[in-house]
Amino acid sequence: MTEIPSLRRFLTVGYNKKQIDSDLVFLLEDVASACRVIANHIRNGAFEGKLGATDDTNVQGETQKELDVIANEEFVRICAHSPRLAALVSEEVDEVIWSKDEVEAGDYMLYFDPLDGSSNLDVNLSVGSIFAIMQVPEGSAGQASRDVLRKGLDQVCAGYAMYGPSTMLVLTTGQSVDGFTCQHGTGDFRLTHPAMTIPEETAEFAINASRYGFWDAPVQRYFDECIAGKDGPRGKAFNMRWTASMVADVHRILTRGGVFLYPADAANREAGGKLRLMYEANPMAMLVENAGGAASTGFERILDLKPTGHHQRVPVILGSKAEVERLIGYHQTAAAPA
Ligand code: P6P
Repeated sequence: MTEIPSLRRFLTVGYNKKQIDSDLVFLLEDVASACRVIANHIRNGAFEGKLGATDDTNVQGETQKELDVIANEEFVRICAHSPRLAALVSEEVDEVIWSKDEVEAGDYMLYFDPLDGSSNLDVNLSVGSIFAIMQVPEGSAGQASRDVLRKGLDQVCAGYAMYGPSTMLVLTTGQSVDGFTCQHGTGDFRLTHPAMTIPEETAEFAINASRYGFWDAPVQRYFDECIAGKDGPRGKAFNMRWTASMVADVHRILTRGGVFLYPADAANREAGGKLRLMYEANPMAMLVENAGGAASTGFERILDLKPTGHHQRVPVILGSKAEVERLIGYHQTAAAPA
């Protein structure tokens, strides 16, 4: 049986037809190491008494779980000194962590949600880590510009780890989207899901339906038509999934299609939405688009958004292209002048 490539071979032998800068390979291997260590903390959380909540809240105003803090600490400990890594932007840390005294244009910036969906920890459901990598832009006179607020289109890499029945790493460096499973025993991430793609059509949607009363008309219309089933305007039955873990919902969509919605609504509009742009929406949008899907706020392509803050929140609609385009159409129709 031909050996299943490891992450290192995949990144260095050019399986994805594009040679990758060696410092980016080092950084991705450090990210993979952090995810492997976090997976172990989760598996042993019950024995280490780490499944509970702390008394602290993060910059998002959310109560921090002990494993949120541990996962963040592991990302910083393992990645901060990766060659040419200049900045770390974490969901769990208010300020940007600059890890080099002399920042140079082209250095890497790592954006991450160290433990996404941590409300699932105490009920033993899937959680994940999400990451994106960009480069320090060239500022005036060729000096490095300490600007972390770059558009999602500028990402050089995006991915997530999913801590589920198996631990997986799914990433893209701009072309294919490829999934690696952590091999029990060796701890190697091996290429088990090459070239993941999202079917254009789907009959499965993911949304927190308990928020129906807060939704805007386009989202209520879409939801009502889906649950009307084959006798309704869509003429087919739909299935619904909601895991309260963006990583798990997006992984299902990358595996079999679907559409994920966390839209702006009457309760979250003032905050800009629920999900964060730099380390949730942007990386997932790059993955979804590179797998043949689409990612929008309902009005704008997520990857085109110019960030205004590194903890900025945005509405998210992503997945199978035909459904995302239908939802964009509903938003535009509702917004059109009467
Ligand atoms: P709700 C987890 O907290 C998260 O950021 C995403 O992973 C997930 O999709 C969403 O929020 C869940 O939100 O309102 O269902 O708890």
